[in-house]
Amino acid sequence: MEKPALPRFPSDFVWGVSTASYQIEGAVKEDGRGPSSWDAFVAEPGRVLGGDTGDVACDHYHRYPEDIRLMAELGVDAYRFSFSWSRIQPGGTGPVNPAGLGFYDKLVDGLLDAGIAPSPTLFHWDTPLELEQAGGWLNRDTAERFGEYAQIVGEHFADRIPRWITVNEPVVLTMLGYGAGIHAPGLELGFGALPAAHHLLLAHGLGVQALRAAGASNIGIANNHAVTWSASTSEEDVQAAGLYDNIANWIFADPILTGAYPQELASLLPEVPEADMVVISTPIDWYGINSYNPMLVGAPTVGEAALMDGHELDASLPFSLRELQGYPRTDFDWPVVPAAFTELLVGFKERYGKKLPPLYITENGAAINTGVDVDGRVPDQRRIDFMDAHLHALRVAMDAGVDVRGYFYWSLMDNFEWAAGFSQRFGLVHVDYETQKRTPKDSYYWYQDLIRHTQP
Ligand code: GCO
Repeated sequence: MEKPALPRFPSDFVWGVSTASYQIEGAVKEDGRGPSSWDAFVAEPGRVLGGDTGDVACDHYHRYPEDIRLMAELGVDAYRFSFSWSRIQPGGTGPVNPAGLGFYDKLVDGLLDAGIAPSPTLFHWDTPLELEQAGGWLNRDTAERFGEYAQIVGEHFADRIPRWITVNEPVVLTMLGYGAGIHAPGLELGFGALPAAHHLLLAHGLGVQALRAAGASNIGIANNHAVTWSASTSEEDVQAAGLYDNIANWIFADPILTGAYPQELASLLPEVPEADMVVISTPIDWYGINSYNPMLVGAPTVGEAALMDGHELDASLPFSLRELQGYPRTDFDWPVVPAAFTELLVGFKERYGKKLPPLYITENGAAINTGVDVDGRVPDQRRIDFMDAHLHALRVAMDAGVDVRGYFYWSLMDNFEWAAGFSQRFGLVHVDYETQKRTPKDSYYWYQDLIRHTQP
């Protein structure tokens, strides 16, 4: 069968890959790194599938030169990693750990030498444990500490880092970390988690201001978004889906892009000072969207627990997540619906109009758990199909006028997938966790070909 034409993109389109500190670095007790909320969480029996931890992960802390070489051969323009806050400030506040900054100096300089733009996230869920124990993101002080941390990192790297991300996916940390107890810190507060959402957004705004004051530029956020479809046209389902859409999408985007929370949620959200909304909506240069699949939502189903990634959600929630049937699925059992990617992006343009800055896709990817075959290859054709279809869907959105400047595939390499441990493989590069051997998958060579095909 004729190989479908590769999607085409502008010659200055930014091609990248994404990772995160706790998911790949390992070396959790090395060179003065302080413990994070995830170090404590993985130590609690039953929290992570198979008892996996990020203690070693992909050993990126020691193997980053090889990983930079893999990225250089892949041909990416940019690499989205995250700083481990507790490597830089072991207690989350106070003096800097020179060895922690030193690791990131070597990583950043190695990337620059390889012609790859370092595009770090300041915070990707690994909250310094001391701050978590003082209330974490339920405590407004944590947002203030984050602003101080952003100033330290900004002042140290502003002259070398051309693109910045403040916070990764406040929605997931709020819902899974504080609401449903599936992620660190493992609290099950339901809607009582919403103050964490506000403090994470406040941290984002304080981070933007601190980075700019330190001379950094080209600043954005990486928010997770999914198109929300109602399970039926019944009033109950449509109402439940609307509530979920506001909670999962718009309370994390409206404050940043419009300076106000969605009116529909006024009764659910904590009273907040108007000055906070000014900080949260500090202008950004671009908006990052992490997106994987749409969500099907309906009214609570009596007796049937709502599941998220296989975990039961509180049955008293005023909505239930339903299984979206009739689509191919990843090995993580997520539906593959490229058209929903187009719908999401066009929806952003329609919702925000001129208030929407340029977009980057800061994460998109699939867990396809194909291993290394007898020939030493990883024939992950389903990941290639996923990427091809989603890049065509992205092209459709761009042709409809959505201003997208780049795409970062999640992830460069297989890594620690939070509560699922190492069971799910999102990488373009296979990692054998026994030997730490890296094996580029067929999808790595497909992406390499796409990048070459598009680059000038
Ligand atoms: C997220 C996180 C990543 C995940 C990836 C696959 O979006 O949840 O940013 O850390 O590993 O998305 O779930």
